[in-house]
Amino acid sequence: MINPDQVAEMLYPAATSTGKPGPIPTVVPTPTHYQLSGETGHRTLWVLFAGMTLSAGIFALLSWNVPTSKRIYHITTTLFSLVSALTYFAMASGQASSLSCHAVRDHHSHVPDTFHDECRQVYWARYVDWALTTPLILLNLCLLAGVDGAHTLMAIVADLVMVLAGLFAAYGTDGTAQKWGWFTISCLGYLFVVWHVGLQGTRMVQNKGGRVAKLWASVAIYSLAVWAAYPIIWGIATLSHKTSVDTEILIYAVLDILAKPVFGLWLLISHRAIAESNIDLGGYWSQGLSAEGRIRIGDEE
Ligand code: RET
Repeated sequence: MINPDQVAEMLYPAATSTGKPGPIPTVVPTPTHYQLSGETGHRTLWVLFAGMTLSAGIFALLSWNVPTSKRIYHITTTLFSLVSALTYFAMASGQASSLSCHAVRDHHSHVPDTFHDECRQVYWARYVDWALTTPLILLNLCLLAGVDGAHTLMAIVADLVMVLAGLFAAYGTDGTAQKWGWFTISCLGYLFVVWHVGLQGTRMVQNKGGRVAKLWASVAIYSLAVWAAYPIIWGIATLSHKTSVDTEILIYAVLDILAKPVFGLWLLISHRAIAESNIDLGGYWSQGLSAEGRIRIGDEE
């Protein structure tokens, strides 16, 4: 609780000690409040680094006996876990974060309002992670449903807009058009991704048969729920500072486990059991350029 007498003593010491008005200070020191990660957050970041490294290793091992032409899901899941492991390493070892500061007004009933600065640690590594890994997750969903390249590219670009606009919003000045502008752009990008992948995916997956359609529906609903949690946590933590930095790290850790290792494992195991969900990529992807133009026996039906 703020004691008004203490505040008056701090602001006008001469007036309160002698009873006579003293010189009114023109510059009042404003203390800065810091919201930084602590021991719990630090440990969580190291655990996630280990978990993501392990999951990248498992996904790579699962591709061992799979021909290159059928490895697209293994490669994307290994890569998104690996990128996440690297960003968790950066965060755990004390890099890839900076302070986002804004002035907070303190109301007092007996003396004029004062201000203090509030600085929160924002890990920009998360945005680097999302910019590199969410396109790979979307690519998986689009491949599973059989969405065409044009729509997949549109969804990936909208996703990048969402992440970069989110980064600018996180460091934007509070209460300005700048911050809300970037936030709105990020939300529009998000809605575009959900609408695009959801609509096109649901339409295209019908051509792949009932079993793939069922798998796609459950994976897509699961992803939709997990993805929706990210902006909610962002609003509570990064935007409104309602949780500590450690709680933010813990919540994002759970979401990242659900969005990457759990999603990846589910995709790899279930697509193995459904032959129609297999993707066989020939040509440059599996044979390289030297094979281009060569006639392979069995290619002509
Ligand atoms: C931001 C900024 C505020 C507005 C919106 C956002 C959306 C973030 C999402 C992130 C998904 C991340 C995933 C990571 C997997 O590891 C950038 C928080 C809409 C949807 C799936």
